[in-house]
Amino acid sequence: MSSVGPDWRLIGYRFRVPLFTAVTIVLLGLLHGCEADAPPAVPESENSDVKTAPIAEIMPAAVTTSPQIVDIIARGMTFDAPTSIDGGWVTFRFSNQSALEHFAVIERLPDGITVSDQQQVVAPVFQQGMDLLNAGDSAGANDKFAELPGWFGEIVFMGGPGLLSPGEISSTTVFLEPGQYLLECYVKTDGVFHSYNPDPDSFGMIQALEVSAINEAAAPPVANVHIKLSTDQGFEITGAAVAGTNLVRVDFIDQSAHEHFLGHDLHVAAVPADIATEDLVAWMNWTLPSGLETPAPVRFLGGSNEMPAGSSAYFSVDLEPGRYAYIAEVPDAERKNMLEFFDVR
Ligand SMILES: [Cu+2]
Repeated sequence: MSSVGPDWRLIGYRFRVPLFTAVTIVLLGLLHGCEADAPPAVPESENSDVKTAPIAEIMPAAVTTSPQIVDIIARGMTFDAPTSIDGGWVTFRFSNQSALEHFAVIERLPDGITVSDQQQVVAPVFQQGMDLLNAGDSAGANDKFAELPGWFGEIVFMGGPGLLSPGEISSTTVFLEPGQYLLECYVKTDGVFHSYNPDPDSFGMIQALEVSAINEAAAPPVANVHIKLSTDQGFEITGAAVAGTNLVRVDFIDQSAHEHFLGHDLHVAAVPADIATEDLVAWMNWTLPSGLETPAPVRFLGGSNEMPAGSSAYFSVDLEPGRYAYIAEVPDAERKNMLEFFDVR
């Protein structure tokens, strides 16, 4: 794997520092946005008991309902999903009916920015930067990423269905404030991000999503596995996954920019015994030519994309007996304690 893609030790500090400058801008925007966008605080009692507490015990509201369900279907290299939904707790049911791995990260757009701006301004910068990385030109890639517009740093990642292999279905529930959002998949095939389309008049795997008034009655689901995710501690996992349907709650204790521009998130993969850990870890780094490149070396079953500090996501995952892993889409996930293998019996 390391012989194929650029290695950060080879790319060196020269690339990382300016990139990190851009990342810092991204992060500042992300953190700033998080103050306004963080969902309501979840009662502490739920933090301490996520296994079996009925919703009625943890939600004081007289009447609660399940979150609205919004279907997202991956077909080929497009999302088939509604373009307008209600806000509040929303369950995105993601069905991958294509032949490639995908995810659906939800991004809140800054005021005045549209999905077309993302498609026509941001996506080409990332693709051209990736082309330069693939060619071994890290300095050129650095210059290219510096062309990202200032408003890119104001985009707030708000979770969304994690990596999903062909034929799989997984649901992810998040709290969304009213606003203009988009769905994006930046998995790569033949070195091209799914969100990039060389035809400037056509969209890649990006779709606008307008979120309107909040459904006040909707409550989040109840989890049987609880994972706290932070920069310093990595994954802190409470509760065991079981055979059948699991509901995993992910608390984003903090958020920070890793070496690949982005924050931490969490995905579930079925991991055969013969898969080398370093291959799995390397695949989760999009800056490597082989990173996020289809086909994946493992079978992905869902998860949650990154969210601001203080946010929580809930995702469902159906598991048969076998060997699995929780892993973040960040460089060096194992070293950061963002890789945890587990068995389901
Ligand atoms: Cu995709």
